[in-house]
Amino acid sequence: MTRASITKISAIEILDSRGNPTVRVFIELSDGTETSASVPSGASTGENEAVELRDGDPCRYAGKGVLKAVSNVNDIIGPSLKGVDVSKQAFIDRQMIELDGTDNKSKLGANAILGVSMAVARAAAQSFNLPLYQYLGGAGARRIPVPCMNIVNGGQHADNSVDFQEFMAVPVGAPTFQEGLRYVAETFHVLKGILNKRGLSTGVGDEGGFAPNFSSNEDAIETIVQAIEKAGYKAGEQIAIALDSAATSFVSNSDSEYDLAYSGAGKLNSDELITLAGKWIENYPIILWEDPLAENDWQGFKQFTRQHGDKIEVVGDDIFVTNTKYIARGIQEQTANSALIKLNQIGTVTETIEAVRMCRDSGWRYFLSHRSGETEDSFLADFAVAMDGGHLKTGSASRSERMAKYNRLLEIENELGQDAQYYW
Ligand code: 2PG
Ligand code: MG
Repeated sequence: MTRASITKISAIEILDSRGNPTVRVFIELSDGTETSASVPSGASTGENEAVELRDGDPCRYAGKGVLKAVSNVNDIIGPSLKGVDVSKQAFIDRQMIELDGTDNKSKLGANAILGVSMAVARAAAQSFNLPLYQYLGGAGARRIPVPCMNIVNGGQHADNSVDFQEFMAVPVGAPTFQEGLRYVAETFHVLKGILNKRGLSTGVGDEGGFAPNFSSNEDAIETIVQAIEKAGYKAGEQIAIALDSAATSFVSNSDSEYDLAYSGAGKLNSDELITLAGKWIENYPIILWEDPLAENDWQGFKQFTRQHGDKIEVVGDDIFVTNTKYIARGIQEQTANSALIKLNQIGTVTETIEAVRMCRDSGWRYFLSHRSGETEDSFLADFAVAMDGGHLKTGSASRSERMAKYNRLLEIENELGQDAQYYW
């Protein structure tokens, strides 16, 4: 069988879920295949993430335009990949990395490069007449990830009184993905009723979770537990809780002084924050905690993992930025026991798969993730099934850019029928 080659790659500037510009890449193959892919964008970004190229032109989108990245696709990357066998994902990604020539993709832009990388994967799958999850994950790709649904937003994703960025409901005790999704979507709706009754806002944050002014960070988690139970589920057994502190966003002065300013809880050092977390872990059904410490607080992170890592999954996001260089250090120093995986933190599909492989090889877990700025592209859903990590976070039960991923996972589970697997 002759494999299709790339005949044309082009890009346009589109808008993400926050109304900020991002890149959409179109690809055409020699066998007539045509498809596209769109790039997500973060707000609480790690300092070592691959560079999202923005125009910096104050006359357009307050400097956030991506026309340079678009022209890098149209004029540089596209022409250089013409005629290449579309199934050579690793080769294509390496070509782009070399063409860029920098450590952090700052020349061509990780947004330009990732758009092409995702479009190439999707086009290859389509050309082989395979669903994307199967093309990327093989015949064994049949585990649907447990949806860690971010039902309360705080930190940089909302303008409320909550310091921690994400409070997720995790349907660990559901029999299937479809049921799990129902458990947490119902909890989301019950939570709305509780907030309403208390006269708290039911407006949503960037990832579709509610963003009310709770009286404290504890109030947020206790209200979620209440919602789980009122929805008819057993907290901890059927639905557990996961958190993303995104602690980099409230670290101040030094790398290890934390200011829980939104909630008025005051300043804590790493040890105090770790002790506070210990109380939470004891009192609430928490099974996963992402970025409990800031990206440069490697020592604090390690201490957190030493104290709590036997009870819960400790995930590094800003500290590892889906980069094998930092994940390798984390594995060596036992900084965490899991890494967050975001395609646009590193900038190619191949390197993202490398990061996953490194986690797997060392017995770590890995947690697939969307960005706070998303598009209607559901690539992440297929990618999560392909990577076989067993859990993902892709926002709340509202906002169509979040639902696009959940709905795609429902499709995949339906397609797999009895062969679909679901477990924590
Ligand atoms: C995170 C992400 C996604 P952002 O911190 O994990 O939830 O947020 O995309 O803003 O970095
Ligand atoms: Mg995070």
